[in-house]
Amino acid sequence: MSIATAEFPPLKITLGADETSVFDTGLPVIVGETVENLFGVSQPAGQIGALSLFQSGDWLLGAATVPLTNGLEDAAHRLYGNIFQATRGQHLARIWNYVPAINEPGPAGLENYRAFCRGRSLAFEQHYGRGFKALLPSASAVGSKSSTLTVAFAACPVEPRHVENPLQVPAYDYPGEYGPRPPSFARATVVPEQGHAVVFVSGTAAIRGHATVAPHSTRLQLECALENLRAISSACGLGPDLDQDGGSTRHFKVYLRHAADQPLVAAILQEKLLTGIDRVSYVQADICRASLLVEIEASLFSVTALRA
Ligand code: 3EB
Repeated sequence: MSIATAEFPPLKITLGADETSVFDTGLPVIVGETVENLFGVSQPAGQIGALSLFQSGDWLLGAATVPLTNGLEDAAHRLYGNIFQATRGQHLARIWNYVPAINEPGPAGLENYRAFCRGRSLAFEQHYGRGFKALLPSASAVGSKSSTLTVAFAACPVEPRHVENPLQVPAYDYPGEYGPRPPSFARATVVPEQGHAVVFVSGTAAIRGHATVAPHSTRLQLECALENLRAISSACGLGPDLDQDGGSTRHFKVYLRHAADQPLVAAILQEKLLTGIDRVSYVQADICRASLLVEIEASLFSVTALRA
């Protein structure tokens, strides 16, 4: 049985209270909420370049959807420049990237994801200097069927802790075989708040060291991704289970290259990851490496387990 993506509604991100704060990711929602709102009601906080900004409590939020007028690398480079300008004096905690035709070659023959990574990495280095790796926030970057690049971010006034996975080479140190500039993200970011914390776990896939695991098996890739999630959870100080039953509010987003994999993936995740009160959505997306079939991200709010 094949499932046509055309029958699924697109995932929208909302950062504010009205339709000016809704951003189309271009990703079909297979199962789950079609509007993602992680930060509750926020107030408009101006515009920088293409970016619309919002404030929700201490959080500075922003998003933009931009055309690829001078190509993807240039669009990413400019948009990240806007993000750094908007977040001056604050700290980036989480960035979501929705990249058109991520696995297709661009005009120069370079795969779109690699061109995106080059623009993003150069922007980070130009703004933050040579020590930029230590400041890289958690992120995801997945492929959409849209013709525009959509990016959303969350920044905070307190200094966050960026976390790596001991089972994986840091993405910002991936070797040159994956592209001219490595991806710019941390595996997770912990943001301390008064008496609790917010934990963002980056899009997590079947990568061990820097190699892709089980290129053709969704089931085996899922197993590897779940192991990575447990290791990242432990590295955050949450124990291996991402604060399951710890009282936090957990949002999961599962990116699937093939929509038809959803029932299998949901059955395994319900057994190994999810509880009845977790929020989870399954969306169709091309993953940044053509051989990856599944990727999982998590955003945990009101985490008290980390309290010293
Ligand atoms: C990986 O581990 C899988 O380029 O921002 C996951 C999360 C991935 C974020 C990004 C890419 C990104 O390399 C892909």
